[in-house]
Amino acid sequence: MHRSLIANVIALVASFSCGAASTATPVQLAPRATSTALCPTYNGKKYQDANGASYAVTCYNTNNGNVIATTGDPVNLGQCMEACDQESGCTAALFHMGVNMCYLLSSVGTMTSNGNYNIGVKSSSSTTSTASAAASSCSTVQVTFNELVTTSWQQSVMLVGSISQLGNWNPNSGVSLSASGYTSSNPLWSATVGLPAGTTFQYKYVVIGVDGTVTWEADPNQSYTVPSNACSATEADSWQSVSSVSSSSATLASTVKNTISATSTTSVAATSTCTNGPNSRNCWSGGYDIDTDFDTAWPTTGRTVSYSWTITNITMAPDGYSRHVLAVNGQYPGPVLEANWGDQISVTVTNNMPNNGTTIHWHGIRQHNNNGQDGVPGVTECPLAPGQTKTYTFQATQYGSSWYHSHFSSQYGDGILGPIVSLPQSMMRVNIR
Ligand SMILES: [Cu+2]
Repeated sequence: MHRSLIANVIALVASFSCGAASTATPVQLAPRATSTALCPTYNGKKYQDANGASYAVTCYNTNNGNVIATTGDPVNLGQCMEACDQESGCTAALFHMGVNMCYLLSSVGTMTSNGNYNIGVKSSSSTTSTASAAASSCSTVQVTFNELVTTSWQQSVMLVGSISQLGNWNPNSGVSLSASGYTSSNPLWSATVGLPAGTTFQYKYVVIGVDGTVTWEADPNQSYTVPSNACSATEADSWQSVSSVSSSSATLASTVKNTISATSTTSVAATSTCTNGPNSRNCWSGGYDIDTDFDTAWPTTGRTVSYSWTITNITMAPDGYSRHVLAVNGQYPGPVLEANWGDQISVTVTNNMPNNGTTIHWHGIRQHNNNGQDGVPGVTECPLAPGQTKTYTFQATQYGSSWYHSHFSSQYGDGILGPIVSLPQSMMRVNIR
C-alpha cells in the first residue's frame, strides 16, 4: 500500500507540467519523515463504532498488513473504524493523516513507528453491550439508532416504528435523526431514544423531502428488542432499498411514497437536537445548524453559480492618482463572487494582460481533494499565459466571507482581488445569479 500511495503522488506531480518543463524527469521525492509527533494525541485512545465495538489505537506504520479495501476522505480514525466495521473480514484499519485515506486491513503485520499513520485494531472482546451488561441494568435504555443513508439537499431522516415512542408508524410523530456526523463517505444519520427495557418493536426509516414527500425504506420491517441488562445500546442500519431485497420477496413492490402536508410555517426543519424559537434561527434545513462543522458536513444544492472574468492591464485612479491597474472585468476591486453554501462555483478566467502570467487563488476555501483549483502557480498549476483561459470549479463547502486574489507575483497589490461571499443557510438567497 505504501508503494501505491507514493505512486499516486508521483502521478500527481507528473500530471502537471508547464510548457518546456514537460520533458523534465520526474521529481524525486524526499523520504517520508518518521516523526511520531502526531502519535501521542491518539495513542491509547478508544473509539467506538456504530455497532458498539471498541477499538484501541496504536500509532504504527504497517509494512505488510493485508489491505482488503480503501476508502477516501475519512476525517478521523473513528470514521475509518466505522468503515472497517462495515467490511467483512476487517480486523484493523489504518488512517493515513497526510492524505485522509483509510485502509481496511485483514491483518496488521509488522509495524514500525511512523507518525503519519494511526491504526485501530478491532478488539473482539470488548463491546459496549457486554461492558454495560456487566455494569448495571436500567428501566429506560438509551438506544442510539445509526442509519447510513445518502440524502440530498434539504432532505431529512426520521425513525418510525410500531411503538408510541416511534410515532406508531405515523411519520408526523416519528423521531428526527441528526446529520451532525454526516459526511459524503459516511452518510450517518443518528438519534438516541429512551425506550423501556425489554420492549420489542418493529421500525423503519423514512426520508422526508423538502416538499414533505415521505419515502419509506423497502420491506421488511426491522425488528428490535431493547436490552434489559444494559442502560445504553446501539443499533446500526443501512437504508434498505428495493434492489437490496431478494426478488422473491412478495413485499418487493411495497416501497411506499406518501405526501404529507407541511405542518410548519417555515421551510426550516428543526432536528431532534436543534429547535428554532422566537429569538433563535440557529436550526437550518437538511439537518444542518449553526453548530455544523463545515469541515465534515455541508449541503449540496445542485446549483452552479457561474462567473466569467477577464484580467486586463488598464489605467485607473482608485485613489485619485492615475496609475496602471490590473483589473478584473475592468474594475477594482473585482466583482463580488457570491454563492449559497453548497453551491458549485465556476469561474472562467481569461488572462488578457500582454506580458504577465496569472492564477486566481480562493483565499480560505479549503479545496479538499480539489488541489488543482487552488490557484497556486508552480504548486498546483501552471500560471495562465497571456491569452489563456481556465475555468476554476469548486464547491462552496464553507460559508462566510473571504477574498480571492491573484497568486502570481505581487499582482494582487496591483488590483487582481475581490470579495467572496458564501451565504450560510440562515441567509440564503435562492435567486443568486
Ligand atoms: Cu490568499
